[in-house]
Amino acid sequence: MKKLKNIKAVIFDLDGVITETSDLHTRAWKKMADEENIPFDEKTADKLRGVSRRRSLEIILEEAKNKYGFEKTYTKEEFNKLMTRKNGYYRDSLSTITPDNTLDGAKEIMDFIKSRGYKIAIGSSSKNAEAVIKNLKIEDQLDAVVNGTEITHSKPHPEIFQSVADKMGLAYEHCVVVEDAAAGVESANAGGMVSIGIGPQERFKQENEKPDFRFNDMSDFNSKKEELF
Ligand code: B16
Ligand code: MG
Repeated sequence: MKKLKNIKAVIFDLDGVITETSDLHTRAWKKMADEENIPFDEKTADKLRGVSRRRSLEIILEEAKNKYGFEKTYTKEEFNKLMTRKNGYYRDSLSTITPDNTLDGAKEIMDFIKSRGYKIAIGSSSKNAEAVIKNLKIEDQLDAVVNGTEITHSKPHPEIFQSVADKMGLAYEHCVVVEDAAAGVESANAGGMVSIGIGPQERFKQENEKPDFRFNDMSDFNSKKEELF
């Protein structure tokens, strides 16, 4: 395996990389969708990784229409209310998050990277990222955080990871991004950073979504740390 060269910081995505809030997001969307009789399946849920709340609901409605012929349309106001309702369900579930919800390997690799003198940071599309970070009790370790409330363009736009690098005062090519979402890897690639994809190869299909390195999960990534850093 190639070693990472000239790297000064590792920027982690949050949901699906440090913790599995993806399941909580999916459950909250599913509850709202069931109440509205909007068809919602696992394939659609997988498309919501790393995508903003607004874009997530657009995707849910597009998929429901294309796959299941769901015809109902929502006014702007109704659409916003559906997003708010889902967010309420999601926020209700956040109290269940504790340090034990850190994904296997995530804490170990963060400690290791820090001990080698690299900076570590988080770039999350989630507007609820601060609450999640607080419940995981990892904030003291982080050199910078950018969350969904601080950006105009969501992933796959490079803004989020570039903002994290800017906060640390680092050049983009000196940062490596760890992402579970195709949209997030695309964001890192477009931002001129090294990308590490977490998840199955089939997830990163398009040319611009291909990560420079890929690991099946965080444990797999953690097991290769000595070779990489
Ligand atoms: P919120 P990440 C993303 O977080 C999630 O993966 C995605 O499923 C969610 O829709 C998005 O945050 C927005 O979250 O509704 O809490 O603002 O993967 O970028 O850490
Ligand atoms: Mg993610």
